[in-house]
This record gives sequence, C-alpha cells and structure tokens, in this order.
Amino acid sequence: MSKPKILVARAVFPEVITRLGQYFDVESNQADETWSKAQLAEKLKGKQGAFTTGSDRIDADVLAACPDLKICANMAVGYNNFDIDAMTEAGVLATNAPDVLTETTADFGFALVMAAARRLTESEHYLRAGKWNKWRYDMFAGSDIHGSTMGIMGMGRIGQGIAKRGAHGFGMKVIYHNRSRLDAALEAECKASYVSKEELLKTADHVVLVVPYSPASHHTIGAAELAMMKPTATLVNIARGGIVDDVALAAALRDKRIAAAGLDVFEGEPKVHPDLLALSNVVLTPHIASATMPTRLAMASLAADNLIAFFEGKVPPSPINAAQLAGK
Ligand code: 8YV
Repeated sequence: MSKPKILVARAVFPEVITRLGQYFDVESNQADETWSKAQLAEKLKGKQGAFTTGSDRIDADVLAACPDLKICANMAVGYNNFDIDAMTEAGVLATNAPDVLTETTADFGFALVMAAARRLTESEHYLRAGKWNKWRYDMFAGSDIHGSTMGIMGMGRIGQGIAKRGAHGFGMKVIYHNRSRLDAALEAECKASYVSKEELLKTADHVVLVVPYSPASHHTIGAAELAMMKPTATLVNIARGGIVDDVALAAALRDKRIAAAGLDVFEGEPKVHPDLLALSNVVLTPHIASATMPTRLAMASLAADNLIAFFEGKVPPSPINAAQLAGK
C-alpha cells in the first residue's frame, strides 16, 4: 500500500524527517525556502497531511486548492494561523503542540520581564559602544522585580508558569486577568489573585501578556490601556503580535508614559515597526520564547505524533477541532 503524502512546510530536525519517512511519502522544506500562501497551497496540492508552524496560514483559499488534505499538525501551541471554521468545513483536522513548551516559554517570559525592567540590553549596548566612563547613582536604574506586583493577562499553562516563577522565586505579588477565573486550588498554587483588566493595568509594576490571538483579542493593549499603566511599569508580550498596538506602544515608550517593554512577537513579524526599532527602552527578540533545542524537538515530535496517530486511525494526542468535525 502506498504511504500517505505529507508536506513539512519548514526545515525541522533531520531525525523528525527520518521518522516521518517511515510512515509517509514526505516532501519537506529542508532548504528553508520562504513560501507565500499561494506557494504553500501549491506545495500542498496532492498531500493528505501537513506539518506546519505557527506562521503557515491555512485558510479557505488554501483548503480550496488542496482537496486531498485531511490533517494539519502545527508545531506550535498557538494556532491563529489556522482558520478552524474553514478547516472544519473542509473536513480537515487541526492539531497543535501544547504542554511541551510551557516551562521553556515561561522561563523566557520571565527573562523578558527582568531584561526590560532592569534595562539589560540597553545598558549592554551602551557599554559596547564605549560610552561607559564613570559611575553615576542613577545610571541605568530600572525597576525592581522582587517584591513588585506582576499582572498576567491570560492565565493558561504558560501564564501559570510565569506566575509561579514570580510568586515563589521572587516574592512577587501576582494578579491576573483571564476569560474565566482559575479554581481556588490553582490560584493557591500560583499564589495569584483574580482582578479586572482595569485593576491589573493600573496596579501592576510588570504586565505580562499571554493571551491567545483571535479577532476578539486584537489590540487588547492599545493607547487607552497603556494610559492606565504606571509610568514606571514594564509591558511584556510573549503571546502574539496583534495583541498589542505596536504604534501606540512605541508612542507610550517614547513619551515615557510607561518605562519599558519586552517584546518577542510583533504585528506583521518578521517585520518590526521602525518606531519600536528606534527606541532603546524596549527589548526586542525574534519570536524565540520556545527556542531551546529540547523543547523544539519535543514540539516537532508532538506534531509528528499527531500525524502518525491520525493516519493509523488512532486518536491524535492534541486535536483542536475533533469535536466540531465529529458533530458535522
Ligand atoms: C513557535 C509559538 O515557535 O508555540 C507557539 O505558539 O509561538 C512558538 O513556540 C512559533 O509559532 C512557530 O511555530
């Protein structure tokens, strides 16, 4: 019997490609070419499965061009690159890669809070530029982490990981806002108290965004929200570009209406708004919160597990729209 045909849309670990090759006829982008949506659709023609990352768009246009497609396995926990309704309509299963990246991503979120609040990259650039010639009492004075208040918007697994790091490791007071309140046991574990979005923005010294992107969460942080924050506050976004209005943020940072920001994700990435690039009080990283080799391997392996289970007629480990498909 011939093997199902799959496309691996990005360069990934060779061992994962080898493993997939045992089950599938694999075409992979190991050359790491940059494909437009139309090119991705072209490559997907005749394929029954796709291995994608969080920036490979699968929507009605792509699905219309690829009637053989049955499953798309995302090597990412976020899946706003998928139009889930269109996929369900086309009978295509979507899977993601949750859990395996939680702690690594929480580490990075916390690192961005520290880097932004303590002006790590800004001071390093100053030193490297040869500008350090004397001591000054207020040189690169930032804001404290220990004993401060951290406000987490989006209290899923990664948000909870950041809360625990802050509360248990740094004695921070943790407040959070989420669509639904955590149960009492989880709140106690995270030492976190539920507050309104307004209270969080007004009282937190460090605001961390971990909300999933959807049209409803577009520009969760814009000019009005930035205006509520303390002038000494830090804003960190490890969620998705589009959760923050980057232009409004750049203006707030430039006018010192908030003190600092740490951003791993951007509207329109990999392009970064020039207004942000022009500022020194923002730490900018290229969407690497999950980037450690063990975690990236675990994410790729989970995407592969989903594809293999699906074509073996088993229940894939992390389906997104299985219930919708079953109810069709
Ligand atoms: C991915 C991410 O690296 O998992 C996610 O949702 O944002 C990152 O871990 C990125 O989406 C590429 O798949």
